Parts: sequence; structure tokens; C-alpha cells
Amino acid sequence: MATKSITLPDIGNYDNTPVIEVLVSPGDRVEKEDSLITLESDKATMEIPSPYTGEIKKVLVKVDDTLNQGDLIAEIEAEEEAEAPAEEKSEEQPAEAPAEKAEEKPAEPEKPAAAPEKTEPAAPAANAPTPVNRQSAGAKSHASPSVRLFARKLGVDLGNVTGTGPKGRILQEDVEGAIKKVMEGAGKGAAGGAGIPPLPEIDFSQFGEIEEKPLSRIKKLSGKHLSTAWLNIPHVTQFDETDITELEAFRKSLKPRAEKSGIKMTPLVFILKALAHVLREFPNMNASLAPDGENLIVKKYINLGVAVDTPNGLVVPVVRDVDQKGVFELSEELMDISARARDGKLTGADLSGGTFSVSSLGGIGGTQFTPIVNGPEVGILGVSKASMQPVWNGSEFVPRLMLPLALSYDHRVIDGAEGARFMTTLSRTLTDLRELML
Ligand code: CAO
Repeated sequence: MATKSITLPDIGNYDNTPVIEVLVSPGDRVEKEDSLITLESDKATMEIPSPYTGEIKKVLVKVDDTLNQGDLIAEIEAEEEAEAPAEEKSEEQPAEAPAEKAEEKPAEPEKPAAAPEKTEPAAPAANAPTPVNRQSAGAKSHASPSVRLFARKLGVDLGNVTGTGPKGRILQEDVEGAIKKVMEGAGKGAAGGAGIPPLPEIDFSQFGEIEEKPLSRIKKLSGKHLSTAWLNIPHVTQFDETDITELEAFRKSLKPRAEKSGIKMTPLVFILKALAHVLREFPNMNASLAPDGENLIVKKYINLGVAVDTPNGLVVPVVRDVDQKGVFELSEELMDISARARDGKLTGADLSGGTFSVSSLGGIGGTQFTPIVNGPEVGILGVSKASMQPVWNGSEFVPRLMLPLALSYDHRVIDGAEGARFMTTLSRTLTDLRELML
């Protein structure tokens, strides 16, 4: 046993060759000829083998370092003297094609990750090499440098690819097959994609009569959008119940005036108005996460998307500048966009530019639901049906009209405490509309 330095042998006419992979870590046991690092020149990729069998003590290079002949790579507690240092061997190789050379080599026999019995102590030492050690060092995937390069260029983790070559070696077609599988899944929409196992395909007719109906164009489009939002955004939904007794009294008092102008004034417009007010106080909720995930794009305008149920499916037209409009104007606009939505007459402009969304099932029923954030927005408010409930006022139960609210938000942007504060402020505003004047 002796500590030996491993240096970069002569690899041909390559200077300052970048390290693209470090395949070993201190404590790893390597056999002579096991790969230690991968270098990538502009012409070829080369794995540099260990000239000794033994235990790696120090790794002296890292990814992106550039190496020249003689540079230190690692220190190893060698079990035997190298019979022929790699340097001498590599001199025999034509300098131009190290990668091809590696490809032509017959598949190396799979070496056990653990040391052979004769060198292993009865009880393994704490730092004894394990399959995990080798795997974490990236050496477990058995593939030629060109296949590794191919996989790296396409962002494929070879750890997830099953090799069909000799001794389980990963071939280029295995990498291509893995990509194909992912792409096929992604294209299917309802089934799988992004590595998610697809739902089982079942022949339902074996259990009884069935009818297969095509989904509407809107359902197909909104389905894709909802899946994308659901899969990309870590959702949190929190619930509240808001006392809207006074709001309802006010709404009823305005109703005759509204009806005279042909306007139907529902609780939703007050919710839109209150939301616009609270969004000013919580600008992070009126924002979108930049695609790189590094910045928050806060919008200074408040355009609220309103989910509308249509015979062909769900659409979300946008009511613009809600903070600058009164409840009459908002009612008129809401009636207009929901009528056009149901008639299929919305334009692209009607459907774009939203900063936050509302989905109201209040006119239909239900006590609560969890809305899906209309990404790349950050939050959405779900509104359920208000109902009279006995509420304890400190001395007695009194009948109050309670409105169930559900706030879903992107937890990457909004912390739970901020979400709770947003909801409490919204609730306070709906309970006492005088808050809108503050
Ligand atoms: N609690 C109790 N009553 C409510 C209410 C609530 N939260 N919200 C509305 N109502 C009442 C209204 O006051 C109205 O009653 P009156 O005619 O007596 O005044 C009645 O319910 C019907 O209201 P509406 O639904 O026609 O009008 P709206 O302004 O509340 O909603 C719109 C408009 C377009 C949002 C709604 O018609 C709609 O399409 N909702 C479905 C949205 C949806 O599908 N969301 C789910 C998306 S996730 O799959």
C-alpha cells in the first residue's frame, strides 16, 4: 500500500482540456482502468482511467477545470504498483481519436462495487466503498464517452436509462428510446408526460354500455392549461368564511337602481372591487414569477380574470382596471363578457392580460372548492354560495350571511402567513365595505 499521485497522461495534441465529469469521490474504491474523470475537447470526449487499483484519497480536480498533461487528478492508496502507467499506454494510441478508441474497446466486464473478498476486512470499514458511493460518483451508468456526451447534450440522466448493450451497457438507441418515451407521454395530455406514470387504459365496455364523446375545443385547450398549471405550481389553498350581511343589504338597496338600467348586480362585483383594493396592499399577489424563477414581475394594473361557465366549457375573460371602476360599471361589464363568453364571441384580447382570477360558483352552490391557479398568475379566489348561519357575537348567536372563500396561491411566491393576511384583509373589506375608502 502506498499513496500515489495520478496525473493526466499524454492524451494527444490537447491542451487545456475541460473536465466535464468527475466520476470518483474520496473513499471510492477503483480498479485499475476504471474511469476517474471525463475530459471533453472540441473534437472528442475521453475518460481517463486509473493506473492503479486502490482507494481514492483525494480528488484534485472539479468540473470545468482545464487540464494539461502531467496535471494532478487524484491521490490514491494503491494496492499494487502499476505495471504499465497509463501515460506509456496512451502514447501508443493515435492522438486524433481517443473517443472512437474508447468506443471500439470491448465492453468492460461489470466490476463489483465492493472490494474483492481477499482485500476486504471481515466487517466493512465505515468508509468502505458501496454501490451508492460509486453511483453518486456517476460511474454506475455503463456507457461509452460518446453516448455520455449525447445524453448530456439532451439533458438525459443516464441513471434513468436502462442499457440494452452487452452487460447492460447503455447505447445511443437506449438514450433515444428514453427521450421518445417521455415525449410520447407529454403529447398525450391526459396520460403521463414529464416522467409521470400514465393512468391505466381500461376498456370500460367490459363493465357495461358506454358512449365515447369528443371533448369540445375549449375543454381540450383549458384542460391542457389546467394540467400545466397544476403540475408547475406548488398550490396551497386556504379557506375562510366572511360575514357579508351588510354587503348583501347594500347590494339589495342598489338593486332597483341597477335594474332600472338593465343591470344585474350580484355579490361578485363587490368581491371584484374588494379584491382590487386588497391586491394594491399585497402586490406580490398581483404578479407573475419570471420564467427563470429568479424574479417576480409585479403588475401595476389590476385586471381580474373571471371564470365563466359556458356550454362548451370554462373560459376566463378579463375585466380590466377593476380598481378604477364602480360597481355599476363592473356589473355591466361582467354581464357583457359572460354573455359573449356563452355565445362564443370573446376575442383574444378579452382573454388576455389578467393579473389575478376569480372563480365563483356562488350562484350554483357548494360550501367550498379548491380552485387551480390560472398560471402564470400567482393567485385565484374561489367563491362558494353564501348562507345564513348562527354566529356567536360574544353574548348570543345571531343570524349572519356567511360567504365561503377559498384562496389558492403559488407557494413559491406567497408564504402561508402572507396568504393568510391577504385572506383576512379581504374578509375584513367584504364585511365592512367602508374599508374601500381607506
Ligand atoms: N352566494 C349566494 N348567492 C350568489 C352568490 C354567492 N356567492 N353569487 C351569486 N349569487 C346569486 C346571484 O345573486 C344571483 O341571484 P339573483 O339573481 O337572485 O340576484 C344568482 O346567484 C346567479 O348569479 P350568477 O351566477 O348568474 O351571476 P354571478 O355574477 O354570481 O356570476 C359568472 C357570473 C359568469 C361568474 C357565473 O355565471 C358563472 O359562470 N359561474 C361559474 C364559474 C365556474 O364555472 N367556475 C368554476 C371554475 S373551476 O372549474
